[in-house]
Amino acid sequence: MSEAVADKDAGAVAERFTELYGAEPHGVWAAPGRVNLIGEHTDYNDGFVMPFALPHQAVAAVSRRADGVLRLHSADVEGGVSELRLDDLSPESDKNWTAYPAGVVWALREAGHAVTGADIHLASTVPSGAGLSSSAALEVVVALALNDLFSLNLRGWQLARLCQRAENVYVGAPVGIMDQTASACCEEGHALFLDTRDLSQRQIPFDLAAEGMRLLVVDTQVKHSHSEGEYGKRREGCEKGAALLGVDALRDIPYADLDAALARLGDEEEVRRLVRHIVTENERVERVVSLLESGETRAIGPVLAEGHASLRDDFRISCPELDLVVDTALASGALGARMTGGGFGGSAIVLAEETDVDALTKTIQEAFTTAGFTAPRIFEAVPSAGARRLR
Ligand code: GAF
Repeated sequence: MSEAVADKDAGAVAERFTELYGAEPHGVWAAPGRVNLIGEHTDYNDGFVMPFALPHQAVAAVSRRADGVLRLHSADVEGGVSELRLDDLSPESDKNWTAYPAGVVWALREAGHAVTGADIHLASTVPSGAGLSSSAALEVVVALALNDLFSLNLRGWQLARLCQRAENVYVGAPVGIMDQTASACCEEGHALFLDTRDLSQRQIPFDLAAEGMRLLVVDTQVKHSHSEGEYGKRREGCEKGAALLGVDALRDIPYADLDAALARLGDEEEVRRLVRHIVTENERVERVVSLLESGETRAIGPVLAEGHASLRDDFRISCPELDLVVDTALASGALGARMTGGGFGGSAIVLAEETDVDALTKTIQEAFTTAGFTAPRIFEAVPSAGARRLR
């Protein structure tokens, strides 16, 4: 996102804060949504992921309080200011959007950080339920603001861990660590190669425009929710696979040993498919990293398409709308395409030559009309900055 746009967001959000709370905020922060280029459902298996930040972001105007009160307001949800007492915050007690920011405050305090209250106004441009990490953006922007205002001196990856804890325990969604780390740690013009076991990171230059390519996000408008059962079932299946194979996490099965590992799973067909996806997906991430680092960007296209087939056939988390995007794009000259994020709806990504973007966009839109699906929302994704203070 250009500085000019970020400043405009910051100004409008600060003004609304002042209207709501009667004084100017102590600061304004932003945290982006993300697209995952490759490495899906590997994060809760201690594996590799490769997200980049979107220009779409959650912006928070925030002031410190000292009286144990948390006041929350969102420009994106109808309703007034919610007022909560910090001492009353308790896991899974809140089924509303307020659980995300309140969960972060709870996680910080539970970890021993002296957060004594806050007034918060949030506004986000990250589409919700689209597999683009709108929840992580909300969590991370609040965590970063409180980190600054209460001088907690926590690093990006530490904030990400606390945000994941907020989502796992306070909200009750069994997500991995990718989205929060992406929002906290991504850098403009780069994809983040992240080892989710130890959170070691490498920023990989990813400037498609300079090479005459574009990456489109196709939001199918099919909404998904991680707290619903299927995500958790996949996670449990992977954990069962690791237990049957005698490893801490599926990350510990080397690609070269995959066939032997699958043979050892006997008649556990369901688990075998999950294991095959995770082990091959980790290898795909490593392949994409080495292709990008050796300047063979176009060659990542087929790897993305392989990843989609694995998510569709082995992990079984695609849906007709996502498959339609991928099939149509690949049949119409895209370099690669795959679903991105948790699945069961949400978004797909399409890697294309710049010169093919208009035709591909039209063809995908027409395919949706012909299939009788809701029109998708299609936009270009440019690798953007991670969480930061705007003012
Ligand atoms: C969701 C989760 F929040 C992530 O942790 C990750 O598991 C992803 O689905 C799938 O890769 O976004």
